[in-house]
Amino acid sequence: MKLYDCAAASSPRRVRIFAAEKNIALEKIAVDLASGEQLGADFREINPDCVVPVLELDDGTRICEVFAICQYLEEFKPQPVLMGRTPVERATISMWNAKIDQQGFFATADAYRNSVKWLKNHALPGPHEFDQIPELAERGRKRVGLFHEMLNRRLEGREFVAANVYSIADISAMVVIDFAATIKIGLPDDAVDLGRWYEQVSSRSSSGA
Ligand SMILES: N[C@@H](CCC(=O)N[C@@H](CS)C(=O)NCC(=O)O)C(=O)O
Repeated sequence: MKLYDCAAASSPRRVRIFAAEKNIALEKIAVDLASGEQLGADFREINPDCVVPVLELDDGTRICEVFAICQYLEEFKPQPVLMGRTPVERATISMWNAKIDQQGFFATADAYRNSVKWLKNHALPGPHEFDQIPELAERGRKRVGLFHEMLNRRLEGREFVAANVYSIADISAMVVIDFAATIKIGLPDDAVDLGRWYEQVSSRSSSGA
């Protein structure tokens, strides 16, 4: 299996960590997002949405979207289970992953994409140009702060975000926190439970994948 990847980007990192936890080897094909390779004709053939990650199976089937790719990998190699062992656990993990996307990833992406110089005319991923809106960056930063507070409350007395085992929700939350750190939004000093959890999940060897 091949993974169209970019070492510096958050979304493919989620897949790399997920695969590392399962000890699944993926052939990585680097797509240089900084130079706009994802917008060129060759990559558009692979994903017309011009984003990574894309998983390419040995029969040529291509799967886009982090969650869909992880669902495939979960079925391809069920152990260790990262997306839930029972119907309730699967739903709870899926729910938390969606909350993390909506409240964390999209807020961070707004803050990042509407402020960094290199995305001046490319404030949304994809084939169309969009100008940056500074107010969205400002709103995004506030929302990231609220996201950190929300996660801190959730982690009070808990070892993991969604279930009583490590799951895709922990991967997603850790990656989003690291993404926010690239624009200098750190964890609040008083978010003790979030800090404890972050230290623990970051120390897993997969986090460097
Ligand atoms: N919803 C997509 C999001 C993928 C995405 O936003 N990827 C970013 C990297 S984190 C990308 O490829 N950006 C290309 C660009 O900005 O042109 C998923 O879950 O896979």
